[in-house]
Amino acid sequence: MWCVGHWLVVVAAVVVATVAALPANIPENLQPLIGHQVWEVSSERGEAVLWNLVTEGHIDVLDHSGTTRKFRVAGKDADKVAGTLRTANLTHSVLIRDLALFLKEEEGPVERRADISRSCTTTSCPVPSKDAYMTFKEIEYYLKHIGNNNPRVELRSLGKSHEGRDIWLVHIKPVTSKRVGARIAFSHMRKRAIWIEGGIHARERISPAVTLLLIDHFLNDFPQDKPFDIYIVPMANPDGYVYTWTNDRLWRKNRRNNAGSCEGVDLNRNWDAHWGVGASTQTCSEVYRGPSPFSEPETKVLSEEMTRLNNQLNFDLVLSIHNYGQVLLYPYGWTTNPAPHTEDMKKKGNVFLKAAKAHAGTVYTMVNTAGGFYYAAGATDDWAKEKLGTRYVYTLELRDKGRYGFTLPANQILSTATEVWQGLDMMINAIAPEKTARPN
Ligand code: 0X9
Ligand code: ZN
Repeated sequence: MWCVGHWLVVVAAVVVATVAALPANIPENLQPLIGHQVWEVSSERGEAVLWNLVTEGHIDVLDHSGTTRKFRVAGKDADKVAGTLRTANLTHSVLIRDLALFLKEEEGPVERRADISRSCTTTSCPVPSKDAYMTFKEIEYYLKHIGNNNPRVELRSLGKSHEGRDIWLVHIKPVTSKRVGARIAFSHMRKRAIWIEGGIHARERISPAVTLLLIDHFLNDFPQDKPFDIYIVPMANPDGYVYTWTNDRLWRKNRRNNAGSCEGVDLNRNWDAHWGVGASTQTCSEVYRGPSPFSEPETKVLSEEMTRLNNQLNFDLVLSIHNYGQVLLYPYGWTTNPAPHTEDMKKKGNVFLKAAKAHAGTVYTMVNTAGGFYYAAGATDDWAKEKLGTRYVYTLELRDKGRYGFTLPANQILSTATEVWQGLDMMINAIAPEKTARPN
C-alpha cells in the first residue's frame, strides 16, 4: 500500500483517475479517505514534530520502522501540517495523492480478490477463511460453530462493546485422552495457560484472520501432549472492525462517542499501565487514550477476565497480535528500563523468529518496544507484564513491511497464519518444560 516503487506507477494512475473518477464510484468505506494523502519525511529529524502532530490529531503515522516515516494527512489538515514541517525545516514528499482512489484502484481488488472462495455461507461457517477476510457476522458463525460442535471448546462472551457487540473468548482445553484410549491424566501436572488477543486495532484485518486460523490450528494440528489451556480473543474491537467494513477502511480505534467531537479511543492506549505515556488527550488523535484507564468496556472486560484467569493459572505467555512491520516486540513500551525476564523473552522470541522464517522465508525482527519502536504505554503487553507478572509477553506485528500495509491481500492470510503457528508451536515447545512458581 505504501511502497515507494509501487506508488510511482500508481500516482500516475491516480492523477488520471482524479480527473476521471467521481467520488460516487468510491465504496462507502473509502469515502472518508477522499482527499487524504500519504506523505513521507525523514524519521531521524522528524520524530518529535510528527509526534506533536499525531497527538493533536492532524496526522496518522502508518509505519514505524526504517529511516523514513509515512503518514496520512486529511485534506483539511494539509496546510497546517505542511506549515509545521516547513517551520521545522523538514521536507516531505507526497507518496499518494488520494487514498480513496488509490485504495479503490489498487488495493481494494487485491484485498478482496479471493471473495469468491469464501468458506462461509450466509448463516454458517464451519472453518475460518484462509483466503478472504471474514465479516464480523461470519466470525461469529464460526465461533458458534466450534462452540457447539467441539468438546474441547468453551465459547463465552466476556461482555459487550460500546455498540452492544459481544467480546468473545474461546477457551481451548488441553487434550486429556489419547486416540488409542489410554487416558493421560493431566490433573497431576501443573496447569499451563496462554492468552492470545487479536483485533484490538480495527483496520489491522490480518490480525483476527490469523487469530482465527490459530484457533483452528490449536484444535486440529497442535501437538496433543501439551497441557496448555489456550485462551483466545479473536476480535477485541468488534465495533471498530465493523466500522472498517461499513464506513472507514482505515479506522483504528473503538467507537466511543466522545460527545460531539471525533469518535473512538485507541484501545491499545487505554490499559491501566502507565496510562498516558505515548498517548494523546485529544479525542481526534489516532492514539487517544480515553478519559480514564479502562474507561472502555472492551479493555475493561478483557483485563478483568485476564486477571481472574491469571489468579488461577498464572499465564505463561500473553501475545497481542497486530500489523504491520513484521516485528516481534517485547515490553516495555513506556520505558527503556528492562522488564523482568527480558533475556528469557529474547531467547524464546528468537525461537519464534527462526521457526516463522522456515515456512515462507518471511523475516520477522525482534526489538524492545520503547527502545526500538516507539514509546507508548497503556497497551495490553505492558499491563500483562507489570500487573499480571507474565514471563513471556509480546506484541506481534504481522506482515507486511509496507508494500500493502493494512490492506494485505487476502491471498496472504494462510501463509501469514502458517508462519505464525509454526513460530508459536516452537516457542510453546520451548516454554513447556520450564518450571515456574505458580499459585495453586
Ligand atoms: O502502537 C501500537 O499500539 C502497536 N503498533 S500498531 O502499529 N499495530 O498500532 C504497538 C504496541 C506495542 N506495545 C506498546 N507500545 N506497549
Ligand atoms: Zn495495532
